[in-house]
Amino acid sequence: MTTFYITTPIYYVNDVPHLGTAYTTIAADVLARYHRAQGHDTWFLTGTDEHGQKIEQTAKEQNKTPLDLANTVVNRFETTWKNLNITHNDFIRTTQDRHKTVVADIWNRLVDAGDIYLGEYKGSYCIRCESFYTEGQLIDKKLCPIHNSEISRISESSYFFRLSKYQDRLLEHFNNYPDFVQPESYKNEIISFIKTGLRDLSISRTSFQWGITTPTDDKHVIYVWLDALTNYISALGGPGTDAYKQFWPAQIHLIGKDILRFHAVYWPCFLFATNLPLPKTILTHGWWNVRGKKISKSLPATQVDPNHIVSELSSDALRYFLLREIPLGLDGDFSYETLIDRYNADLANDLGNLLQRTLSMTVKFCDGSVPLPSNHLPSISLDEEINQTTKHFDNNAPSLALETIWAIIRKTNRYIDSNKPWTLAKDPTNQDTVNHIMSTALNTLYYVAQLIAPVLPDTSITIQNKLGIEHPTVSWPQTPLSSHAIESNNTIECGSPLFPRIDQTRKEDLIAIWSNESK
Ligand code: ME8
Repeated sequence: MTTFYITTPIYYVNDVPHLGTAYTTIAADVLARYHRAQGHDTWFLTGTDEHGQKIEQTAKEQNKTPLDLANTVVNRFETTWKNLNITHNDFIRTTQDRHKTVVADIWNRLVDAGDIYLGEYKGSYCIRCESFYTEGQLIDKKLCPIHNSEISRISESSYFFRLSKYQDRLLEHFNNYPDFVQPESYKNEIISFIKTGLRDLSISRTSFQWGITTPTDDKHVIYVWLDALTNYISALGGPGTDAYKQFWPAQIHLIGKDILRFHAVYWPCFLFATNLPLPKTILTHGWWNVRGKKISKSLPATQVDPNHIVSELSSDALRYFLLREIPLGLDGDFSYETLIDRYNADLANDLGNLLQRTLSMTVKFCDGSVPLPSNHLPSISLDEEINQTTKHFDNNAPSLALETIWAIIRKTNRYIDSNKPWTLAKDPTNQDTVNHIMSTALNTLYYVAQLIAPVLPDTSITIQNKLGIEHPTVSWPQTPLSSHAIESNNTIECGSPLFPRIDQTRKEDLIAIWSNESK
């Protein structure tokens, strides 16, 4: 059976979940749900990164122990992921023993490979990125290139990893596996970076305590990125376990562009050194900005709380917006206004109307039950769009998949408009034709419910219930499609609209509520 292992970054516990972390996690959930619908043996991992200087400092500022801080924030993550309908199979915390054991094992393997030596690190360090920078990488020789903030100068005893030794092998890997980093633009960027020359990497620190002590020298804690990256295999139990054999290498590490270097340079080289296979694809997405600024803890106005949006709209509405608005890979600017406009246009109008009018006409013209189609009348052909949707999901392009699904929805709305069942129904001799039109629209809605399920899981169930399906299931449509996807005679249920339209007054109210909440 095809296996599909997908991971998100493990998030630092110095910050609560926000729109950016929600985006990555939703996108991973969408791909996991798609692969489950395809019948693939799927494993979806997320979690939290709890060690390092940044967490130690944040805990101190809040008068907490690092573990108390982590416990509180982990609760926030778990609640948020529940609210967003995230279906991860496991949640790894780097403070768990199951993780620490595997990190120690990886350290020992690096020692055995002869790839670690003791030295002295003297240079720049950004605590917010937990990253070392060379002078040339800094802005104005003093600012972090990611955060634009002052970096620290450190000088301490440190173990180094022979990263430079793997430069050629890594470039060869990029050559042999063109999909290793997606999309292409990020691949080119990282290849250029590697070609500027890889320097050996400091992989232990001695100036603070909060981390995993190296198994070979108790004065050193393991560099937080070596610790964190190992989560992708420690969560499976480490090399050699059944779960590891089943799921490693991962198909996709989904990450934001800010952490590409760690995933596409350090992680593969650690794996080379330990003789373990590399993940198949590092899928990199862009940033959500708010009024042009990256979402960040130090800019409270950019901290959009996804939970607030879910409580006023729905988790499906937010999931849809985030995945439809920008292609995975590009940056986007978030505003409540565009969120509501897209909700009204795509969800309330296109999808909501198609469902509502189809159901109410079935009640009116077909006694409220799914009628039989006729073999002699033209239906809508969906095969091409369904194959396209599948291709887009297979290519990790959910925004294009949604565009294609919405083409089906609009096509079905046009089919109803041009066939005018309300006019035909005035003459009883047209009943077969009316039945056929309504059956075609209902059947299409069934397939739409299947296709949207990865992104809009609750809506998929609601639509299926309205189509009289008592126990909704999700399974990816295979072409050629059947024209009898739903049983004839199912009693349909009209009920209230799926996505009630948001008028101007409510729109202004919502924007005011959300803007106040994020202050
Ligand atoms: O980097 N837009 O954790 P982190 C889109 N612990 N995505 C965003 C975003 C934004 N504005 N802000 C954050 C770490 N993200 C490490 C990872 S993995 C072994 C260790 C998402 O809490 C995006 O996926 O800073 C980014 O890569 C991640 O959150 C960074 O989360």
